[in-house]
Amino acid sequence: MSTPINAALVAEHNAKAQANLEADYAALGGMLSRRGIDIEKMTALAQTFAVALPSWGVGTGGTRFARFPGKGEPRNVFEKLDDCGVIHQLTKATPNVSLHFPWDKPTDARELRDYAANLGLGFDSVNSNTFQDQAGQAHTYKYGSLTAQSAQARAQAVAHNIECIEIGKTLGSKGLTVWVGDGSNFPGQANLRAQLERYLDSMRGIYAALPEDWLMYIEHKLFEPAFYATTIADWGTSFACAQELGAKAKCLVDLGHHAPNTNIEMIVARLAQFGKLGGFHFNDSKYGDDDLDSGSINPFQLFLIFNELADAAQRDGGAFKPSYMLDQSHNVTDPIESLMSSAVEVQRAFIQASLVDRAALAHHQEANDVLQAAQTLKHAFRTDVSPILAMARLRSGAAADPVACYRASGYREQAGAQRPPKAGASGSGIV
Ligand SMILES: [Mn+2]
Repeated sequence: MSTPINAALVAEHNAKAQANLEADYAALGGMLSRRGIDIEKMTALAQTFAVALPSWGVGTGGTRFARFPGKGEPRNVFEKLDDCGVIHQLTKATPNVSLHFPWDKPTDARELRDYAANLGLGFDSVNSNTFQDQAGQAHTYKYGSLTAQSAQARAQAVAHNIECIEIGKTLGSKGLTVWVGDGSNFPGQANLRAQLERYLDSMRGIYAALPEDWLMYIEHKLFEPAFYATTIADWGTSFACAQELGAKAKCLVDLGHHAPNTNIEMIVARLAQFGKLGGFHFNDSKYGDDDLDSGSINPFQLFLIFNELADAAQRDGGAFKPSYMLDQSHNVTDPIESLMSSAVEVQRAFIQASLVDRAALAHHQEANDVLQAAQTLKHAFRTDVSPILAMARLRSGAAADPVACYRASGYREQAGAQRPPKAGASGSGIV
């Protein structure tokens, strides 16, 4: 296995950090012990945490107005994997990559799988793309894909999704994520009910091609590019479609795909209760689908989501295994740094939620002691678990401080020299 960052450099970085980390870890361990929590169990739990990386996240994103390319951006799927390899090496929290076709379509899927394995990476669910036309495509998606009026356009979109499954099988993926931008931009443009019927009909065709051990993730999004009515706009529609399609169809919650101030943790609780919570696309937002770094705007919401996940895990045991993935757009930061920080922020929320005293919370709820119930959550949220996360990384062979270690490595400067910009290179998108 190859390591993109020199292993000796990581070891040297960790050796310098070790004494301070051990002091902080001992102090936190003492504090947690007084609350009846064994810090060693939390560290072991942190070491099990994994969130997948989006292949499109390692390139610089953009907005509807402009894109400002970054230095040494990956120009193809192999270079994207190299960057993902850095993120995983320094965090040991991101062992899988989610590919997007046709952006990342390999000429030889086996070669790609082996290349990833050499970097210590595997593959998460694969993503189809029917929200834009590809060169040489026979039928346009201008007026929709899986819901298009044109039967040929619908058949083409179904065939593309089935092709994604075929590539994913060779890569070792176990899921297909389907997001469509279909909908309408004007009242009257489409019959709302007929459009959803066409969607379901197309999805049944894709569902039939799913291998037995695969899941299909239905991703909803409130708006954009359809600004009047989006076919799969909310979790209710997503849930209804997942029910209609069958046991292998689940709902995927992208944190940015809701109206402002939506209670996302309640959506999580509802989907978990009815066995349809498939997974997440983590990011953060202030106004809409902003695709900002996870935990950068509203870390308390992220904590509350993980609090619901911890509750569901306690109730449902091992059967409850939603998939975690980052889905962000990095416009003004180094994508590798943003993805490393974001993986750690999601891991932080996971550990903070694990600190919640569930017996005390249940007791306060039963007693209608509202203030103490709220304080029980806040107590866990306010705990700085950074030493646990850093110790988990140290023990897993990652970096005590991933961003500092990455900057010291000079990886971005080398990438800048080795990857001159290439016209028509494999793109980065926002999904
Ligand atoms: Mn998404």
